[in-house]
Amino acid sequence: MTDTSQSKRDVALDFVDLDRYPIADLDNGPGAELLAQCQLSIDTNGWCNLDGFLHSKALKQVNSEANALLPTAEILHVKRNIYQGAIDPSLPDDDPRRREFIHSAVQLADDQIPAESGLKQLYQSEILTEFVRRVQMKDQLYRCADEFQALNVVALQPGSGHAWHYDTTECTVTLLLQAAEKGGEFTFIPNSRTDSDEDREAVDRLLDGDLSHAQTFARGAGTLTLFRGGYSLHGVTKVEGDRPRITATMTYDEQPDREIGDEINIRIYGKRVENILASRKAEATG
Ligand SMILES: O=C(O)CCC(=O)C(=O)O
Ligand SMILES: [Fe+2]
Repeated sequence: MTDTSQSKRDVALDFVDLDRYPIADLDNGPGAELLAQCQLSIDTNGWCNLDGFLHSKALKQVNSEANALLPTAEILHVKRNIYQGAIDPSLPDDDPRRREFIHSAVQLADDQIPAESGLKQLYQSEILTEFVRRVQMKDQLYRCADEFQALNVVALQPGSGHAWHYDTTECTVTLLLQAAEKGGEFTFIPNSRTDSDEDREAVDRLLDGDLSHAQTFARGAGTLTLFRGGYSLHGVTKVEGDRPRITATMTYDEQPDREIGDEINIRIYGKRVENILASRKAEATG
C-alpha cells in the first residue's frame, strides 16, 4: 500500500543548485544572505538574475521535456497591444496605447504541460514559490490560478522576437531553457508603470525601437530571472542563428485565485483556447 500521509518531496531540493542558491532555508546563514542580495537587486534594479540556478542534469531534463512537448504546441502569430487587453475605444486614433505588435512564437499553455513533468513540479514547488514571494517582498504571493497562463513554455524561432508587452499577472519568473545562438536578448524597462501611471516617454521610446535606455543583461541557459512583469514593459529581441530560444515563464500574483478573462486568453492563445472555452459553454447550456 502506498503511504499517502507522507507529502511528496519538493522537487526544488533536487533540481536547484542549493550550494550556490540555498533557497530551502532563507532565515539562516547563506540562505539569508542570498535573500538579502536578491531583495537588494529587486529594490535597486527592478530585477534579480540567478545564473546557473538548476543543476545541469535538471536543466537537461526540463529542456528535453519542453522540446518533446513543443511539437504539440500552438503556433501563435497574433497581433496584440502591450497591455494584452482590448483597446479602449475612447482613445484618439494616434494614441500610442493603440499600437499593436505581432507576436510569433511556438507556445505551450499551462494546460499542455503535464502535472508529472519536472517543469510543472518545479513551478509548483512550495520552496520556489516561497523564495519568489520573499525576494519580491510580498506578504502574500501565489502561483497564478489561470488554467492557461500559470506556466508557459515559449519557443522563439530564429527571425522572431517576443513582442513588447506587460504580463497579465504582477510577478514573473523566467527560466531560460535554451539560449539563442545570437540575439534573443530579454529587454525591459523595470517598473515602467504603476496602477495609475506610466512612464510614457520611456515606453514610447522602446516601442519606437530605441533600446538605449532599456535594460538587458547576459543570460545563459539555466538563468532564472525575477521581475515585476505586470508593471515592467518587456520583450525579447530577434533571435538569430539556427536554433530556437526557449523560455519557461512562471507567473505569480498577490491575489490567490488570479484567473485571466476568457477574452484575453483567446487573444493570447488563439483558436485552441477559443475552442475549449466554446465547447465548455455549449456543454453548460446544452
Ligand atoms: O522569454 C523571455 O525572456 C520573456 C518571456 C515573456 O515575457 C513571457 O512569456 O511573457
Ligand atoms: Fe512576459
